[in-house]
Amino acid sequence: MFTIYGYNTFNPIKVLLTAEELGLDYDYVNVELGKGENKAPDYLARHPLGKVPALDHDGRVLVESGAICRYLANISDHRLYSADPLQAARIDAMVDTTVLHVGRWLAVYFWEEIICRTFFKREPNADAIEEAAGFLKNQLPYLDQVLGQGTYLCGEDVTIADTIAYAYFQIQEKTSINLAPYPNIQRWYGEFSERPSVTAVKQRLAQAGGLLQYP
Ligand SMILES: N[C@@H](CCC(=O)N[C@@H](CS)C(=O)NCC(=O)O)C(=O)O
Repeated sequence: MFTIYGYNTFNPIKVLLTAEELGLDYDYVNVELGKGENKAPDYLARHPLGKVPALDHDGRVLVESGAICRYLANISDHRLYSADPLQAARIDAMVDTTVLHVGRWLAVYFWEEIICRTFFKREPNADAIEEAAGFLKNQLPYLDQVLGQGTYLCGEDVTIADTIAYAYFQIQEKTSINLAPYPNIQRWYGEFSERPSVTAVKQRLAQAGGLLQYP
């Protein structure tokens, strides 16, 4: 039995997309960050830092979205990942590029243009957006080049690099991120958006409700 604790934000969405792509049967529990449910004692017992996502698999609890995605893939015959250490390292490298570089800056748009507007009722910090745009201008051409050479981020098969990256790129739907200069990223994003996993995650999040209706 799998239970995913999450919210309508990119880190939990990485796990939800991975679970859907793997065809796993799971329960989803919305942890209402806007009401501080993530800092309640029962939730802190699950995740000491009070963050989402967390996974409960038959009473065994895991935190950190990347670790959870790898775990789910590894216990599913390594689908979306690889049993081969070299290929797994290549997928890890793409995940790290996505999370530590590109995703780190896409997340600035999410924070400034969605979270601050929704919860703090303030306009985005223009300096923060400009800094993020500057880094992305250097980093996105690389992903565009990768996606010009293969259907997905690690070749011709969907991997956790795609589910994780897609969770970040969804941010562009509701922010001023401009993907117009990157036709291959746009092609990948458009095709991935048609996958049943994306529809299923949106339905789960809508059913669960929550203060933040995104995307
Ligand atoms: N490195 C963590 C980051 C988790 C994280 O920061 N989650 C955010 C939502 S996307 C959160 O729980 N924020 C609430 C808080 O930090 O209080 C992961 O990948 O799981």
